Amino acid sequence: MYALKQSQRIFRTAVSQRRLLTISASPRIANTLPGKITQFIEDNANRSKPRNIHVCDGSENEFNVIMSKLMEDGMARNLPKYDNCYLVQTDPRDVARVESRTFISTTRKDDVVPHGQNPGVGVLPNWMSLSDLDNIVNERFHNCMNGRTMYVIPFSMGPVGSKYSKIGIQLTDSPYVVASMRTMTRMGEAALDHVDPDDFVRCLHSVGDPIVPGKPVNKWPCNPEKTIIAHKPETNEIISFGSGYGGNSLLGKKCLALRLGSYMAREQGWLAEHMLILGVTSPHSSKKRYIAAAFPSACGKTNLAMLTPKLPGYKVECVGDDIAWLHFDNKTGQLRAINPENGFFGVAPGTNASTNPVAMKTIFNDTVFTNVASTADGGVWWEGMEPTNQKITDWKGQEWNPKSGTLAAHPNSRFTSPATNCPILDERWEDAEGVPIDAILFGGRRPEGIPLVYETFNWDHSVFVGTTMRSEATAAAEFKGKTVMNDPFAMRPFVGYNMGQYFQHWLQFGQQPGLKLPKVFHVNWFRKDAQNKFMWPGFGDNIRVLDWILKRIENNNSADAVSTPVGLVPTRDSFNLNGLDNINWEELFRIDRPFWTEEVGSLRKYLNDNIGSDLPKELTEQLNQLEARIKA
Ligand code: OXD
Ligand code: MN
Repeated sequence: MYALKQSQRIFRTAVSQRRLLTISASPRIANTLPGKITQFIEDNANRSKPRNIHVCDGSENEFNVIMSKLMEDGMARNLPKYDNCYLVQTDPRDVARVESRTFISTTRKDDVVPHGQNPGVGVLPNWMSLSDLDNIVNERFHNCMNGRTMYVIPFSMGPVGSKYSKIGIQLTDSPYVVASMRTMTRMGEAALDHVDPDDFVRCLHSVGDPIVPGKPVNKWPCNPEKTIIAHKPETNEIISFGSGYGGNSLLGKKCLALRLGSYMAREQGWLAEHMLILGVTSPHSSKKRYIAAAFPSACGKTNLAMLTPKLPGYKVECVGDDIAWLHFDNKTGQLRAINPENGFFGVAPGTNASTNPVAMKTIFNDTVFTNVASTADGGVWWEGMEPTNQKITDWKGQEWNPKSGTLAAHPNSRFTSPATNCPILDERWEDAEGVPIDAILFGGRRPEGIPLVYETFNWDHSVFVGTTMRSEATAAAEFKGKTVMNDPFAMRPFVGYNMGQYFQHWLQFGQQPGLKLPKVFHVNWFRKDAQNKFMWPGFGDNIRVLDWILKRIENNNSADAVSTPVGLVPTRDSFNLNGLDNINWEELFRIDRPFWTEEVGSLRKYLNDNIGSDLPKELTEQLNQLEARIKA
């Protein structure tokens, strides 16, 4: 198989009655692969019938072989302008997560679907019975890998060996997935060394596009009509069919770290959240503080996680940009977090030297770009990047110029880069115990009505603010347009069980004695004025908001805040605006009663329609209190 001959050894045969298959793997893997993993491989090989099987060791040599294969097949090309970077172009029908085809499958529907009175489109999770899913899987996976290699990817989410990490074994027929998993997870021999054969997550993925003699071979194989992304949390299984796009196919990320992760977290008393983690050092602060922040997809988590402060003397360091696994230390009660990922799968458009200079120093080596535009000198380009005088080819392979009237890069185009490329990666980013978290931020894109920052009054109110998060729709999923959507805790697409029970799980931490509950804030960088202009500069100036938050944490609420109906907002004196002109402070923090009356009305409707009798009473009480404060 390919050029792996040097390192590979054929160590056993996986048999079906009619066929003989060989499994290739490095000698070390071949000698140690646990029987239950081999069984998992064989069972699926017998059903999907790949041409051959390769167990990945995660080595650089293997990565190079995979990339050569992708280039040979016309799926990737090298970007000579940079070091070890590639460009991949997907089928235009396979560019984002598909929420409508994402399912959680459990014995009881009630464990997944809340008892809303009038559930609407886009309310998740979708449920499917175990038997319906089995039928679909048997039908779709039958012979689906014909002509392709089945890769076996052992991977660890979280630092290898940490007691908080989880190990998965992903089977896939996509070499693009192998290359991406090597960046996004700790993949290969090290993960296998730590696998518990009785406790690993079984991940099965196929692009669903077998190679059949006489049928043209799609450069980006996929099967959009039959795509399904399914999760069986009761048995720790993930099954994904028909899509090669990262959010649907890199099963360690959204599927394991969030959907199965949140289910495990509820059972085991921790939290799996759609949150970045950053460390911030201030000249006024006694020590570095760590903050976790939940924003919906494509709302700037990567930008905040890599922030370059506009205030002198401050430093931000990055632990992670998308997912946090949080637990309260059972001795000290301190909340701690690990980043289960090993890289960044960031949205490219909008990233540039002023919005995210750190990302621009992270992504131009060892990176796979997907669906961005390319330049004649072997580089990449996307909307928001500095103009270039090079000829541009758009993400679909057509010549492009600014007058083309189309987008050069797909709005959900991505870079996949190793975390270790990040020049401000925090020294504790792989700390097996996690970093201590002192504050949690919730936020979203809210052009109207929501102040720049407010602090919650107490834990129940914090959970309410997470529950009632809303944001403009994003290109990361299949939605179009700019409608404001509810996205509780930024977890609407990612929660692995009944959302009402998820709220309850958050609430119960408030009742546990001895826990150091973090302070919680809501932020909104995206408020617009009557001329439709952003009222806050955002990006590096967001350090000013972090600065106020640090003061609120540090000196026992020393930075002054005033109480409003929605939460505690900074006094002007307590907030560093030095060097910033044209900030309309009053407008930025204005609590407009008609707006909030309407907001409460839509929240009540959303929660009744979608969560209904599963809504914890504490949250109804919070909504009533908010309404009363607005009316007062
Ligand atoms: C992501 C997402 O890709 O949230 O991180 O969609
Ligand atoms: Mn995300």
